[in-house]
Amino acid sequence: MGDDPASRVYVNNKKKACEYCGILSEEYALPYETTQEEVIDLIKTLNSRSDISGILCQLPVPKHIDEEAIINAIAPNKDVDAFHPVNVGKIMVGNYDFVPCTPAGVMELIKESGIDVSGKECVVVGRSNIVGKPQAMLLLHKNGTVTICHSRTKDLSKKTKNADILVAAVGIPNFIKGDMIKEGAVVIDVGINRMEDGTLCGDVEFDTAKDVAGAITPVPGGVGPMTIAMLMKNTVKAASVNKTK
Ligand code: L34
Repeated sequence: MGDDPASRVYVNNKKKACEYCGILSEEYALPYETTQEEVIDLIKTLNSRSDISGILCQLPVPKHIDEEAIINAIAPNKDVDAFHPVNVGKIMVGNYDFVPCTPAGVMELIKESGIDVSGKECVVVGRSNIVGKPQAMLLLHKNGTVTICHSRTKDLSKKTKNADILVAAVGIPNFIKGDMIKEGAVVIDVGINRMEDGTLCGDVEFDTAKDVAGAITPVPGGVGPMTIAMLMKNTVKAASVNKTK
C-alpha cells in the first residue's frame, strides 16, 4: 500500500523469487488513499479463492490503516508471514506450519553454517513482533538460553558481550560495535537501514565487528535474501496444507 520505496524493492524481489520457484504471484499495488475497508475486502476475496495459497500485506501500511486489523483479516492457513495471532500462538507452543520469514531465515543461516544452538547464550537485541519476539522463541525451541534486550535494557554491552549467538534487530545503523561482541561469537545482522546516500547499512558496525566475530552476516546480502527464501518455503507449505481434495 502506498509507495514506500523500500517496500517496492522488497516486493519486486519477492515477485522475482516466485518466478524463479515457479510460484504464480499476483500483486495488488494499492494507492495510499485506499481505505481499510477496501483492503480488508480484498483480503476476504483472496481468503476465499481456492487458487490462492498464500497472502501477505507488505508492511509498513499507511498511517490511516490499522496494521493489526489487516493482519487479523488474513486467513491463518494462508498467512505466509506467520503474523496472525493464531500462527503467533502456534509458534509459542512449538507446533507450527508457518515461521515468520526473517527469524526463519536467521535460523536457516545458523543451521547451514553448522552452528549448534543447544546450550548457547543467545542474545536478541530488539523485541518487535515481526523479528525480535519470534526470533527468541525459535532460538529457545533449539535449546538456546535466550535473552531479549531492548531500548530500556541496562548495561546492554554486558549482555551482548555474553552472547555466543547475537542477533541484532533494532533498526539503528551501526548500533552494535565490535567492542560489544564476544570473541568468536556468531553475529547476525537483521538491520536494513537506508542511509542518505542510498546505501544500505546494518545494525552492526561491520568493520569493527568482523575481526571479533567468529561468523558474521553482511548487509546487504545476508538476512534480507534469506527472508525471501523463507517466504517461498512458507508458500509451498501453504499450498500443500491448503490442497483441496
Ligand atoms: N508483511 N512486511 C511483511 N513481511 C515481511 O517479511 C516484510 N519484510 C520486512 C519489511 N516488511 C515486511 C521484508 O520482506 C523486511 N523485508 C525485506 C525483504 C527483502 C529484503 C530486505 C527486507 C532484501 O531483499 N534485501 C536485500 C537488499 C535489497 C535492497 O537493495 O534494498 C539484501 O541483500 O539485504
